[in-house]
Amino acid sequence: MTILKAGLHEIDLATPRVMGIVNVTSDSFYDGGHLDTGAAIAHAKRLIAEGATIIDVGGESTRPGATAVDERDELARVIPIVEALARESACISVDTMKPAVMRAALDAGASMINDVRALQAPGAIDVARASNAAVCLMHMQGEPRTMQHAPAYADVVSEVRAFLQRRAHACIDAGIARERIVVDPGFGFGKTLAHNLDLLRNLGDIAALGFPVLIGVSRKSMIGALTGRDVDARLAGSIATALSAAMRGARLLRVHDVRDTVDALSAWSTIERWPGSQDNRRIDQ
Ligand code: YH5
Repeated sequence: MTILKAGLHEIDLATPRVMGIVNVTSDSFYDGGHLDTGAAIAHAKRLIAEGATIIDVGGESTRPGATAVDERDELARVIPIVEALARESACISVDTMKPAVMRAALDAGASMINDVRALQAPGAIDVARASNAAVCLMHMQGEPRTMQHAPAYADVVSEVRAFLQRRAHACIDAGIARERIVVDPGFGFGKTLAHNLDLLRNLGDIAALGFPVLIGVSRKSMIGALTGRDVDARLAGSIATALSAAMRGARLLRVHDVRDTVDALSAWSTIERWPGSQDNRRIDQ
């Protein structure tokens, strides 16, 4: 039985759970992002009603080629949304690389830090340690502006696995309980399609580290490459890929389309008799 501790929340990961994406950016690649605080809050509430277990609020785009956002701008975008959602006692994750934004979001009621730099910024681990929030440690090769120019690995699976193990142990050594740690191979972050597929096919090797695995593939370029579809027509490809990842051990799925992904996971988890899914005895009769 896997329980993730995230602030006051204890999330049962016996069945895969969905993290809903709320972008508060001007250049989000799919939904355009919500620069209006009220619209972002309304969107987050809809995702909760659709079955998201966690809401991931991000104010800085990390899509390939994106440029950095000023810290004050990021704070002004993210904190009002975290405050509003914390009043609804939602489990809120903050998608940021900046320790100051992490700290402000935790003070405002966030329960998880989702850091595509795996808490490598100076002071980031200290912010996490000083809280009881969960942390998602993601692998990225390079930096967002240039990471897709020439990704290269001798063995992508073992390199990503070794990195995640190293960062998880850095957190544990700093005093962060292992029940608070999530790892993520970072699909699309300094990876070709071949690298992404190698990681997906061998996700079991990452899950074998013993930490819950989160994956984010929703509507990304790899789904475009697999289906030949533009970003607004990638739902089916995203769901197929999410289910494939869940089958290989992923326990958190970061997605734009919460309702459809929850439905797909519900159907499949019941067929597979995953514990915690619907009452299989009743269905069997
Ligand atoms: C993730 O996977 N992704 S934001 C590449 C794209 C498009 C979009 C077109 N934050 C993740 O959505 N956090 C983001 O190619 C994330 N895992 C975690 N933990 C970047 C994004 C994107 C990337």
